[in-house]
Order: sequence, then structure tokens, then C-alpha cells
Amino acid sequence: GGQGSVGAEVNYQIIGIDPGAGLMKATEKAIEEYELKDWELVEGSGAAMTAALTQAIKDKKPIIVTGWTPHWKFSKFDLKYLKDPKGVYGADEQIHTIVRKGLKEEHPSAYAFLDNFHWTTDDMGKVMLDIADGKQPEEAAADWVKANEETVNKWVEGLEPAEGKKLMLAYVAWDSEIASTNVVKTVLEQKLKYTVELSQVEAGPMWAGVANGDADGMVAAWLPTTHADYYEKLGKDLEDLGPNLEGTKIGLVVPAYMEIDSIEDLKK
Ligand code: PBE
Repeated sequence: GGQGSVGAEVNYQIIGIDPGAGLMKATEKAIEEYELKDWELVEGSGAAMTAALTQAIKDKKPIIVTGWTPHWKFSKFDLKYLKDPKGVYGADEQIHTIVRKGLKEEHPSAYAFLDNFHWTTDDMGKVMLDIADGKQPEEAAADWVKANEETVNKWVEGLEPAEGKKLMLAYVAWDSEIASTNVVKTVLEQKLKYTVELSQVEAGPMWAGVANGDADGMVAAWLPTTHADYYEKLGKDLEDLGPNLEGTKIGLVVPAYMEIDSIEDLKK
């Protein structure tokens, strides 16, 4: 540490998100492994993190946040991940779709669609950006579905409509998952005639809710690393339908104008 160091400039604070996020656990581990003794990981939410980032960039001030890809912040701002030579944040991973046991038998159309659901970081990015620009999540999702009719129709090809049967999807208020969960809800409702309720919870209850059958499914499982502990504990009580998106990343993110490049630079 010391005066003039990046630590002093940002009050030795890393702006975090909700405590249940895998990204928070990884950051606690990074603080330990890089021996960032004076540093504090500030708990908050995805929304509080992006608000702090937006303000800092407006003021051209330094800031360090816990960040992830896909996320609209990379389209709005010039940002960089700090290098992680110790590999604490893991390599690229995938977002998986997870459903409760028994869904296949009870709701075969929903199950088949959820199994088919697969899109790209650009697709998700489009929905996220619309929401960041002020569209309601349902509206952004409906617009994406409308603009991507061909892709969507492939997901539901040959499936029987469910005529009002109810489903519950769990999610956490991470911008990426607000986007994906709303798209999945829209497709289930528009194309397969389900009535879908969304349950916004913390990461632990999201995983537990699908495992105990309170929720029918979720599209927010970051594996194999970020949610490894949840999967280890609950994986046997769930059905993993595999990746719905490839090419994610998590880590520490800073504005490009900051003169640091690596997590190791935080020690100076
Ligand atoms: N995230 C976004 C989550 C998964 C989705 C990276 C903030 C997490 O850290 O658990």
C-alpha cells in the first residue's frame, strides 16, 4: 500500500455484488491468494455495482469492480479485466440450464424447449443492452424473440402447446440472467402457452429451489467453476440440461484509463 498507490486511490475497496454470487467467493479467494491484506470486498448488488461504475467513469475516477461477461457494461464503457496470473477466477465456462427432477414427465414441452434453448453472447448482449437503455425486461425479451423468429421456432419445433399450465422459473437479479430468464419466459408463454412465474431470489435459494422442486428450472447456472459449490451440494437432486451459452468470464474489472493491468498490481 502507501500513498499514491491504486489502493489508496480507491480506499482499498473492491466493489462487489450480492454475497451469494460465485464471483464474490472467487474474489474472497483472490484477496487471500494475492495477499491483498488491506483490501475490502464491498457487498451490494449487480445494480449497485453498475451504478458505482457508471458514476466513477463519469467522474474519470479509479474504481475496481467484480465483473463478468456477457455484460452490457463492456458495450457502454471502455473496460479491462485485470490479469489473473494465479488463475483464481478459472477459465472460460458455460451457463447451464438446470431443471427439477420430474419436469420431463410432467411438462414434456417445457422440458424439450429448455433442453433446446441455446444462444450466443451477442444474443444475450442485445437483450441486456436494451434493458440497460431503459426497456422493461419483458419488452426487451419480446423484441428479441420477434427479431429472432427463426432461431426461436427451432427451439420449439414440433412441441405441443401446454394451454395455460403453470411453471415457475428461479433467477437472480444479475443483468445477464434477467435477460435470459425473460427470453425463456417469453418463449414458454408465446410459443408453448404456459403461464410462467419468475421468482427472483439469491443464488443459494435459486439452486435449492430447483433441487427441492419449488421451482421448475433456471437458466442461470455458471459451470463448472463459478457455481461449483452449489452444484457439488445439490447436483444429485437436479437435472443438468447442459450449456445454453458459451464464452463467459468473471474477474476484476477496471476502466481502461487506469494504469494497472494485473491483480498483482493491487499489492503495490
Ligand atoms: N455472475 C453472473 C454470477 C453468475 C452470473 C457472474 C455475477 C455469479 O457470480 O454467481
